Amino acid sequence: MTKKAFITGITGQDGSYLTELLLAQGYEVHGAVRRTSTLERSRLAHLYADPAVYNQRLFLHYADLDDPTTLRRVLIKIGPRELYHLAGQSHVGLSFEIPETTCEFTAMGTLRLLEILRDLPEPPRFFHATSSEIFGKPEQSPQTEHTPMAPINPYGCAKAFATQLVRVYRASYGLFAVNGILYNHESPRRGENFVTRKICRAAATIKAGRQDKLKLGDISAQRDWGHARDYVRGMWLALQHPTSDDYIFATGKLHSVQDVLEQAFAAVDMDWRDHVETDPGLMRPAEPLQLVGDASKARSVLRWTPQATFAELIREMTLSELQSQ
Ligand code: G4F
Repeated sequence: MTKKAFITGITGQDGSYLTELLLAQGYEVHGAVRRTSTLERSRLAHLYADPAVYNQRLFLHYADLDDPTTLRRVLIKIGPRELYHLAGQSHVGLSFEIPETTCEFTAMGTLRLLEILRDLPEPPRFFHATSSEIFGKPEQSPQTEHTPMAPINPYGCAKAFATQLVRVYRASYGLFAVNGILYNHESPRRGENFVTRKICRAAATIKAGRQDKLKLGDISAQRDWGHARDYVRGMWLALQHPTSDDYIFATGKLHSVQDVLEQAFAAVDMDWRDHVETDPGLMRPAEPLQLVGDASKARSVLRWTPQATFAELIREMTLSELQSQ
């Protein structure tokens, strides 16, 4: 029988890579889209335009986390075996501007989904894409699945709430529910307001002579950056394991925003120092410290290892931007 998967956030970076992976594995893929989603311009456009795929093996449904009745109806009708919950307001900086929307969508949206699953006669295996931001200012570095949560921004608080509820529903109702604690993961499909894409895009545009300056916030900030394609493979592996658990997905290596600048501008033979300006308006009220993950558990239990290096990732992103100039 064909395996069916359902994805919230299917039009995002991770949703598009996960859809490709699942289709390649022979799944029938269903995704929830908001009525406002512009599919023609989305990261799924190449699949949407393929008559052998769209409405044959890939199906999109109008459903939203703030409309649980519709979501319940769609899930009952499809009966997926796996559910990947990737949707949410994912911009940390923006979560300071719109904390209520962030919590409504990311925290309450996840709770609503768990409540729907709890009532289904045969609930699907559930993957929750949570974030290193739950650790905020962590007590230990690198972090493991046992590091206490200490979020320092509205986004991290919303994710911490949702992460703990996934644990509660797993323990209390026996749901097959996984928290994937994902560290930063990027690709040419990354949203333009995240720092890696912003830098790679600017490097290419400056090279093409159509931009001169790039304004950034804190360039000393450090993150554990990997490739999104590697992380969606981890999501899938986590749902194939016989039991559900929490897993860190990370490279275990810290790099600074300045390292991204160096790699991206080197890829186009330029010096970033000639073009970068600091904008105090882009500084965040609080920055996490030493967010770097220990993915030993995913490595030993799921046989997951990230393939792409930081240098390969930034080069791929910059060259992709050059091509679209
Ligand atoms: O690219 P960022 O916006 O990613 P951030 O805040 O780490 O969040 C991402 O990763 C999390 C962990 O996986 C996810 F949970 C979350 O959903 C999202 O995917 O910023 C990275 C760093 C920050 O320290 C930020 O202050 O870059 C710094 N930065 C410096 N200048 C900037 C800028 N960030 C952005 N977006 N824009 C700037 O101009």
